[in-house]
Amino acid sequence: MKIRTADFIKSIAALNQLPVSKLPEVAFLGRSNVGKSSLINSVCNRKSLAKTSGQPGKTRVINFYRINEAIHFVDLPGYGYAKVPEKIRSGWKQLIEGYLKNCKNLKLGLVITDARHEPTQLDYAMINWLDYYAIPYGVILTKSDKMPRHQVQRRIAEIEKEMRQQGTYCQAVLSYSSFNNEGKPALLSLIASAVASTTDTNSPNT
Ligand SMILES: Nc1nc2c(ncn2[C@@H]2O[C@H](COP(=O)(O)OP(=O)(O)O)[C@@H](O)[C@H]2O)c(=O)[nH]1
Ligand SMILES: [Mg+2]
Repeated sequence: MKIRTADFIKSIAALNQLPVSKLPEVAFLGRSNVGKSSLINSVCNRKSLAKTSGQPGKTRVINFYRINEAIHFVDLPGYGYAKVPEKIRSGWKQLIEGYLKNCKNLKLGLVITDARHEPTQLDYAMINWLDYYAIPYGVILTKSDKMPRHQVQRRIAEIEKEMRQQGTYCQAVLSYSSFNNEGKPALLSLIASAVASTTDTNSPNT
């Protein structure tokens, strides 16, 4: 799969603003500051399609991007930023969970974690959610350039083992670097196969 076009569609702050569309969706999930926006930009070959920010935890909207006129990338708010008051955090939770409960077109979730650290409880909560709602997903370990390759491989192996034991809908555990694009072909083929059944049709119905 090659990404030819990537267009920002809209930001929504409430679930009643979800775009009306039949395009297959790929959702990007992860803690704040984990490198989610950078990953979206890197995957799309764009510098600032998704806003990277020095102020972690600011985004509390869901952003939609249309890829190749055929797929929606859904950028969900980063979860679990400690400095955010509980009230706002629960608002994000509602938005994320509300989306996951209602998204009829979601083909793949991407749980993005930092390769240097073990996934957090919130990452596992997200993984459990995806399994509960029978949504296929991948676990993506970002910032792989910050760690020696063998350590990244070891982390992948650890998580793969856990996923074999309990991650029923986990399709792959992959590493990624938005700085040098390591892992990009593997991620693109994961996305392509997840949406394959619906993008084979000639004219996507937006
Ligand atoms: N070394 C390295 N740094 C990264 C990578 N991805 C993101 N970063 C840095 O991590 C910080 C947070 O990135 P951002 O994409 O805004 O994270 P988000 O909050 O999850 O959307 C920024 O300072 C990025 O430059 C990566 O693959 N490698
Ligand atoms: Mg971001």
